[in-house]
Amino acid sequence: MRLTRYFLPILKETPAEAAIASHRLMLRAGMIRQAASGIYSWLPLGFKVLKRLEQIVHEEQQRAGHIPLLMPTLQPADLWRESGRYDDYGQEMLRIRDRHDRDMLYGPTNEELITDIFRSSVRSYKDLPLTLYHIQWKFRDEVRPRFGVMRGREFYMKDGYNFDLTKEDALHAYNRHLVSYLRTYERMGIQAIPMRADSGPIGGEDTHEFLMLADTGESEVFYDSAVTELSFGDRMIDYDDVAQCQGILEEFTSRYARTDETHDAAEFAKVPAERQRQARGIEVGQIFYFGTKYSQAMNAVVNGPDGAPTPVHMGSHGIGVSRLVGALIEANHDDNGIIWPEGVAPFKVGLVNLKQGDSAADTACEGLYQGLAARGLDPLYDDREERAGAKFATMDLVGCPWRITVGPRGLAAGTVELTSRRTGESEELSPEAALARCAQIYAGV
Ligand code: 5CA
Repeated sequence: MRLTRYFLPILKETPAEAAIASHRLMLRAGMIRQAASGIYSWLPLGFKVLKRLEQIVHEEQQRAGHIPLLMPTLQPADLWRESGRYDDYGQEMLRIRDRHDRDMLYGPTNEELITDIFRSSVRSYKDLPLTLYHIQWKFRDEVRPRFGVMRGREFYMKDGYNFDLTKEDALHAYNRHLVSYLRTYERMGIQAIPMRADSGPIGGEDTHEFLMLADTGESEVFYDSAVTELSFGDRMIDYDDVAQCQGILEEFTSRYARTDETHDAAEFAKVPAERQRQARGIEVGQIFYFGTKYSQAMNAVVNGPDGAPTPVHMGSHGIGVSRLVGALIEANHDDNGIIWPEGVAPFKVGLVNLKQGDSAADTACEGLYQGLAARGLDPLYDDREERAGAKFATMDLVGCPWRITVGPRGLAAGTVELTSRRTGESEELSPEAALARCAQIYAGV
């Protein structure tokens, strides 16, 4: 993308309403614009990151064998009356009446709608196991929307639902989600720790929240510091292998790690004192097993192997996709702006032309621009007639992990400069070598 043809409405001033770095930077870098309290337009740069995260979530869900579909944002109230949650959900639910006086609602989550889809077409245990998911906008009329997209009223969520014949099968689905989430977050470049939590209005006994540690997080957490040393890495997973998925769940959840809702001081005291940590975290996902809560209330039954109608065992599993954009910035920024991890960068390489209009600089930039694009390295080319300082400031704010700087002086010596946004370190190399180096950096991403 050439900056002169892009829409990047950068703010010069620091917005006063933004209390945390990610909110400030998303506004300053022209990623979002507030439409109403807790409701945002995603401007091109923000939208690009959101779509990148969505793509990673899709890839990892489908790797785990989960099947994408798309349910609407508006739902009929009657389904929620069946489950009993229409009244229970309270003021967080946005209730709407259509022209025929039918009660509707803007979905805060989709257990009822997916159960209705399931019961209308699945009859036999032979069609199980089944896990369906979608990535769709949700609405929760939060009392205190804040921190930008972190606690919005309208937000983008991946929600998946498993249907299984037995509790044992449903717990395997739970484990599969835990494993796929660990992979998903690591690919995005963040560590999210599964912690025992409370199930709230979704229900059920078994639930883990995934917490990214951050001082600005809204959740208070208690954990054994040994959990921060675990990493998923590049292990190969067979998602049908029950023992393997169970083993990973045990590896990642056997140490003490809980949110304040389930914190148990006596248990925590058993953790060696030097490893006890109390901190704050951002909840970026949650998984639930709630058994037959919805299938019984809504009559979602299959014929079991013995022919008897059996309510299915279910769970639901969510990732806060829009919240993750903010969480990623919380974990990856400095005073000058955002520092995207390579795996999620909206533009992989920034290209700065120090002397727009200089024919050698323009030609070299054009060659690099084409070369980067041809290698799939989505470049952001600052081709404006601007001072070098302003161009660097823009690149730093927008957060491309790598920057190639091109100027007449370097070109005379046959070089351009390749700079890491994270370390600030630069190396001088030929334009061809710079291209090769960028391709190598992104080869494994
Ligand atoms: N039905 C279940 C699982 S699909 C469910 O709704 N779970 S949830 O309530 O925990 O939401 C899933 C994730 O959405 C949360 O972990 C969080 O990352 C994100 N989320 C929840 N509320 C908000 C909000 N107001 N703003 C932004 N993200 C949110």
